[in-house]
Amino acid sequence: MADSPMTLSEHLSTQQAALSTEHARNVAAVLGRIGRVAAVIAQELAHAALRDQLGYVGGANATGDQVKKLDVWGHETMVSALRETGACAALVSEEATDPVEMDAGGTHALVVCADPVDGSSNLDVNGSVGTIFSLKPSRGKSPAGPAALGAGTDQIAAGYVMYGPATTFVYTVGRGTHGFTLAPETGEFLLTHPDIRIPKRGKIYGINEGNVNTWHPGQRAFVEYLKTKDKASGRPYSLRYSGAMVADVHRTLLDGGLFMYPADWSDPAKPKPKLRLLYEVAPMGLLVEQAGGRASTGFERVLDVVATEYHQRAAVILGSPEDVAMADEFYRR
Ligand code: FDP
Repeated sequence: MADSPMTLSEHLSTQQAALSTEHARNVAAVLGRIGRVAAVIAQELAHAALRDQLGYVGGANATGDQVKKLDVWGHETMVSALRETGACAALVSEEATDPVEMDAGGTHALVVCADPVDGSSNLDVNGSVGTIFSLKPSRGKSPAGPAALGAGTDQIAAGYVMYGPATTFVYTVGRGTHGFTLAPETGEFLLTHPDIRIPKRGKIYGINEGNVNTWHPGQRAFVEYLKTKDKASGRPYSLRYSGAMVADVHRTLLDGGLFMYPADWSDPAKPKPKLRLLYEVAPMGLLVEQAGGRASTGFERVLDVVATEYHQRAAVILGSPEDVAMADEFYRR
């Protein structure tokens, strides 16, 4: 009989060797706790329509998005879970203007950046949504929130949870990208996608093409190229777009190709990206690179972009290394 698959907590202990010993215990504590929160979020999502938890609260969050009831609930659930770990010094969340400072002290406490319920426009139509998270060292700073700023290369772990037909937990501590599936009967995440390797090239691109008239000319030319028939180079690519970053990145990691959310260049003096750097773009950048892919803004590597504000936005083109390299080339022309 085949061995039973490794659980998330067993896997976390095998990965601890990748981390400096001081951080290893805290990282495992925080990631394990996020896994448990994810199982609770999955349950809540399954019952949301029955419990009158769909729809808007009335009001906008720190980045101006309309807030849904599940966004608020997800934020509060994440705050109390992370507080309980004693390993998290602050949480930067999409749903709070300022970092939520926690009591955990010590040089090796962590700062977590998270979007507890990402892709919330999909909630009311029973589409996939996700949770995205990123861990950085607090370096014993107090307040700890500012330690979340800086480059994506400072992340010591990152991951996401996708709530789809199954609940999937994907994470990295800088030693490959690994995927788990929730066994609902036990509440355990089991290793189903060890060491994900993104194909070098894909056949699919995901982008909100309704925004085509706002794109940088290089972006427009690149998508035009992807749609142009050429048997030898496998074009045209197919378009798939779910509208939830986690679902679109998950497909891209497994099947290859591209997920792109370019900036709005209507005013070339002031390009306006949409997705948030600290809890969307940078963690996905690390996961994709750890799976052998690339993540770029069109002008530079995502992980090199320095965050100076908690809710800073960044453009992103991520996926198969050869596809992303080609996109960068179109931006340079
Ligand atoms: P949402 O606004 O529904 O929360 O970050 C937000 C996000 O979803 C991403 O998950 C998704 O990739 C993107 O925005 C979708 O934006 P568009 O509706 O503009 O395509």
